[in-house]
Amino acid sequence: MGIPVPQPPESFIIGNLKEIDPDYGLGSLERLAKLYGPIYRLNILGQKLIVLSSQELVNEASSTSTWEKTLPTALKEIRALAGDGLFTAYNHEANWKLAHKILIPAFGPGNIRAMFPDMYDIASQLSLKWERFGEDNRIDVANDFTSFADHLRSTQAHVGHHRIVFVQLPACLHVEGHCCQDGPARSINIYRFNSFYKDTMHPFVEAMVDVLLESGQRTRRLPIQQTLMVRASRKYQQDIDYLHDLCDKIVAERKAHPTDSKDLLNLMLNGRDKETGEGLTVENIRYQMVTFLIAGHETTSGLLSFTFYYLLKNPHTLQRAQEEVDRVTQGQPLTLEHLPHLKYIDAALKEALRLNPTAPMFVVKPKQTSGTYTFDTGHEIDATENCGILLSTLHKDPKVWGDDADVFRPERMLDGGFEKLPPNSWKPFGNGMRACIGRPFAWQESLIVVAMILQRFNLELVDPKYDLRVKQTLTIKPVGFEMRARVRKGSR
Ligand code: MNH
Repeated sequence: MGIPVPQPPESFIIGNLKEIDPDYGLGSLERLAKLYGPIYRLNILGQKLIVLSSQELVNEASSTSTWEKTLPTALKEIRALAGDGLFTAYNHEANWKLAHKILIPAFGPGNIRAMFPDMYDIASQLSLKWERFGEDNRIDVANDFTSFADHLRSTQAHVGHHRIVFVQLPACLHVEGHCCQDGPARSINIYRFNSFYKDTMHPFVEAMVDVLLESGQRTRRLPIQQTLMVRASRKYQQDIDYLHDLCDKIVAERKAHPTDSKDLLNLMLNGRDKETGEGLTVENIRYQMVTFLIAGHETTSGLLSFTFYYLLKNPHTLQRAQEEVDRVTQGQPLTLEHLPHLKYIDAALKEALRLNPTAPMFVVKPKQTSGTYTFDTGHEIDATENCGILLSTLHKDPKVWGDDADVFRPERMLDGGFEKLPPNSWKPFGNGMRACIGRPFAWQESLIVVAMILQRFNLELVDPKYDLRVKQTLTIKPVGFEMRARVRKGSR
């Protein structure tokens, strides 16, 4: 008999539901980790979840020979929208491996580097907006970065090899047209989800956000309650149908008018498994399309928002980052060659993701299908139980990160940084083969934006006393964080 896993006292039927703040579940999980330690069990409406948060336990659960990714209830719900797309596929589903094989080359270093001009262009637009609005403008940081990230993924259309964004809609679906110089064939391909100068989201993004919110709500309802939510269910289904329909139209349009462009949509339509010759089905392509939307919508923007929050709250780090950009660029426009030299900014991004991992949890289980599993610590669970990796607490494990684990200190990420620490101490991009496929994309876009903004602006908090408040959906981001941006003297 192993050591039993601690658990808060349960209530009839709902289990530990009352322990979880409906608006900020992550905060509740962190609080419970303080109370019950690095391994505890929750029962939410009959669904069990083991929560792991020490390096020792997470390291064991990161062994992909004996453990694998699985789907918590929230992700199971999202399968209604994203099906067996990369993010919501079970490890054993054949479509995961097939899509992974076909899509991974698109995220290779060469292709990501080829996206530099596009990323640069979109970042310039954000910077130009701040410049135009002037130094008195209160920038809602999280909002601006979210629309930036959506923009970026919707305008990959015209550079690079396998360009990330397939969202190349025919003109009839345009919300906001955009013309470019190099001919009509391309001008209809560019689709902007979201204007920098409008507060409203494109209906596509809005429908996606609503489906994600409702998926979250559903995990807190008993089946009987769920059947009573007639209106919410109808809207949920309508939103899903709308999103699927739009994706299917994009695919049909491309099939009717093939291009030789090396974008992600063509890769999905034409890519084949080299060994079997198999390609993706139209249904699976649709799931991948929504998956890329979901995955990139808030994660990177959250990272950027938290990074600026910490830089502003710790002025010596802001100064050091700004000095670095100045030294590396020497007052010239940022280029691809500058990026590897932005070591302090790279470290600041890593440190922001340590303190606030924007995808705050992922879930794994032992590969064995029955019996019990005993951790090296002696704790025993059912082999079928889901184990959530609670990243924010893992990233502060005092045994690994020391006494100042709560402090934003980019220096600890320099010169090898977390790679010198015990394995699996820092996991904001997930684990093994199921780790984030978009990481190189997210990283390059983040380096560009941070560098460009620091190069062009001096920043300050609107309210110097503002302390971080976090809002959680599928991801986390700061709320109420506002800053002002003043153009620096002598910057272009
Ligand atoms: Mn991303 C998987 C975090 C940006 C596309 N991503 C994951 C996982 C984490 C994660 C954690 C693993 C989830 C799990 O195990 O259940 N992702 C991030 C973070 C950022 C991010 C912190 C930004 C910062 N991700 C992006 C971007 C894209 C993307 C941008 C798309 C361009 N992510 C994915 C996809 C998967 C994923 C697709 C699923 C990969 C797979 O399982 O094959």
